Amino acid sequence: MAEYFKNVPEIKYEGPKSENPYAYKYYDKDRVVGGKTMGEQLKFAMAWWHTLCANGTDMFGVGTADKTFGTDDPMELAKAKVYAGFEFMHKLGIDYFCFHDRDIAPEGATIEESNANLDVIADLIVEQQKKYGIKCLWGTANLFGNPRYMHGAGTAPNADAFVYAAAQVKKAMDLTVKFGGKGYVFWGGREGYETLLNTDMGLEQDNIARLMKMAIAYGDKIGFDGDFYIEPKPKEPTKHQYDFDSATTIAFLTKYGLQDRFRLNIEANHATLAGHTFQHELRVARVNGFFGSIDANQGDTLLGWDTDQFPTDIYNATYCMYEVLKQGGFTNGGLNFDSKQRRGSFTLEDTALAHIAGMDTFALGLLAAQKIIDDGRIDKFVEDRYASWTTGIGKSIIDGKEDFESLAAYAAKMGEVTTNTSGRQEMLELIVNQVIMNTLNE
Ligand code: XLS
Ligand code: NI
Ligand code: NI
Repeated sequence: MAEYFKNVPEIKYEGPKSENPYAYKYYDKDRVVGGKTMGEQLKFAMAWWHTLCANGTDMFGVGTADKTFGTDDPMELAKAKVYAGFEFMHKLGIDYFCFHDRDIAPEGATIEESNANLDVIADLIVEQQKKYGIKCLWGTANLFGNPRYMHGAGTAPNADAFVYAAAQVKKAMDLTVKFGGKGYVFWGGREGYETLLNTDMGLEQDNIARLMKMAIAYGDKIGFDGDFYIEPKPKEPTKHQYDFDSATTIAFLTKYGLQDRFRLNIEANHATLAGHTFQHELRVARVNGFFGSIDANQGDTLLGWDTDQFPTDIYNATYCMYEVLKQGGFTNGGLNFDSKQRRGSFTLEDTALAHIAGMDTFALGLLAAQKIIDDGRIDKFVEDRYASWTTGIGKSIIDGKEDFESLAAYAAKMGEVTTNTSGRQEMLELIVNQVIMNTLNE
């Protein structure tokens, strides 16, 4: 069988001193961290669309990378991508993949034709899954690329576009189940608006909730027992997307009674675009019970769009993995590399090196996050900072024993607040630095 990533060897762990670019320095798959292996804690997934399809095309130019895998026939190319993708995941030790329907097979002239194409490729994917023991993390439908969705899909003003979207989601869910996927993602590609002058916001949101309810009902019929996810993003491609950020999305899910089956798929770069830190988005999801899965990438804070860069920022990876560990780890979710190398890094070797860099960054983040937890100083500081809520008047408020009258009387007796203590932000940041440095020097 053809080998596609010819210059990419099987990537092994060689430790922090290795200077071999084709080796992991921190990702030691079987090493136990926080009670699970690194492989189980991190659950890396390859994104079919970036890794196998994206060729570096941008708004100003055609592709720079050759992702034709030796053929220009659409179905042959789709098959070649399956072989190339599994070869790639196997070589890197990546156990999961994520896909859109249109990533894996070309769209036909009719829904039937598109679905028939999908069926052919899906059988091949299942065959390769068995061969390599690779799983599907989540599936989704591309409801944004085709012109029929120019005004949205689940939020389209035109009911026919909604109908087409429903048919696509149905099939994408079938495939997700066929691949054993435990997640189905709704990313609201064009589910937003450009101007309120032509938009019925209330109806649009009611309708996308209807689409999601139908997905839950259909999932129950076909035995989908995983999580549905919404992937918040504030803008791009639409000016204003409805799933702006974690908080907005949680409010939406709660309003429409979708909170039992839906979780969030948090993407680092989308957090940046929303004006939040990655950790903020994860924390909002976690404390509200909506933590689900992660699209692991990073943005560029000097740019206003979704650059989907491979993650190399140790702080962000550390703070992210801190949230994951505090959550007790992933259940159905994982870390999907919704990431692509820069347009100028156009070779297949770059695709591998980019993944290696991302995986090592998150492995280091996991090690550092576990160390922060073991070290205990940060958690202890936070606990102490809120100690006034565990005794006296604070406890009494939490126990529901107080009201405005009793608190006003208490305040009158108490006088001015004299119990504030320093937030010690700089000291805490230094502790994080120290722990990361110790992790690096281990
Ligand atoms: C785009 C999104 C997309 C989703 C899947 O910004 O990140 O790639 O992850 O549709
Ligand atoms: Ni994403
Ligand atoms: Ni994105």
